[in-house]
Formats: sequence, structure tokens, C-alpha cells
Amino acid sequence: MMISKKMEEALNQQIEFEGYASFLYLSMATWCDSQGLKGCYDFLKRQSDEERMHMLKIFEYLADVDGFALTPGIKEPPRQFESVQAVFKDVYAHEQKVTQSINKLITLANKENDYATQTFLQWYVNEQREEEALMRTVLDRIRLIGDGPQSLYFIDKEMDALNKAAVASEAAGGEA
Ligand code: OFO
Repeated sequence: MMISKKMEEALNQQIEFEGYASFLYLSMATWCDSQGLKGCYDFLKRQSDEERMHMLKIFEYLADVDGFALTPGIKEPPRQFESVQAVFKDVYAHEQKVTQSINKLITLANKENDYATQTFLQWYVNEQREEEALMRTVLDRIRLIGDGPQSLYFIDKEMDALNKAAVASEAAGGEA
């Protein structure tokens, strides 16, 4: 089967989007490390790895359907962040944008009668639902911890726990 040019282009844009998410989360991870937030660093570093995997999955798919995957030129993500709370708000906002972009891809696949791509994208639909739910949990915990004197310590502890739970669930064969 050969993919349409339009669909190929749209998937290449998604490659860039996932690649940017990977670099953005990596940049956030480094910033957290510089603030002494090791739990946040580990969490964001793992998220960054996941985004790279999402990007590569599209590469592999395009190869399967006789398309051409483009290695994206990623624009430089921000290096400084206002606060750890702002970092996670940004992650959630970014994930919501990714979800919209996946939905648009599915609309296009429907228009093109491209059933293979529709099926391929279902994996991303589930992944985005899980990612958004996870990020809402993160934001809820941050809100519950509040901004008392030791809040950064507790946020970091919480992120460490969430990260370890995600790693354990991946090891058990589930999704993060
Ligand atoms: Fe791949 O965008 Fe997040 O999950």
C-alpha cells in the first residue's frame, strides 16, 4: 500500500511535533536538575524518551506504507522556566495540543479513506488519553501540596513516586 502525499506530509509534521515535545521535556528536565529537583528530572527525562519513541513509531509506519519520513529540524526549546509549577502546566498544555493534532490527522485519514493510517493512529489516541490523565494527576497533586515553605521538596517527592509507578507499569507491560 502506498500512502497519499497529503497524509505523508501531515505525518511528517507530527514527527516534528513529537520531536519538539521530546526536546522540550528534555530541556525542562535539565532545568529541574539545575534546581535540585531530581524526581522531576527523572519524570521529565522519561517523558522525553517516550516522545522520541512516539516520533520513531511514525518513522517506522511511513517506511511500512512506502512513505518517506523526514528527520525534522527541531526548533530550540526554552531553557529557563519560571517555576516547577509552570513547567508542568506547560507540559499539560502541550499534551492537549498534541491530542488536537492527532485528532486532525484522523480527520484527514478519514477524508483520504486511509484505513491503515486510521488504525495506526488509534494507538496515539489511547496514549494521549493516558498522558493527559497523568498530567492532570500531576497538576492535582501540585495544587494539593500548595506553596508552603517545603512545597518544592514535596512536589519532587511526588514526581519521583509517579515516575517510579510509570516505570513499574511499563516493566509490567502496561502503558505509562
Ligand atoms: Fe507524543 O505527545 Fe505526549 O504523549
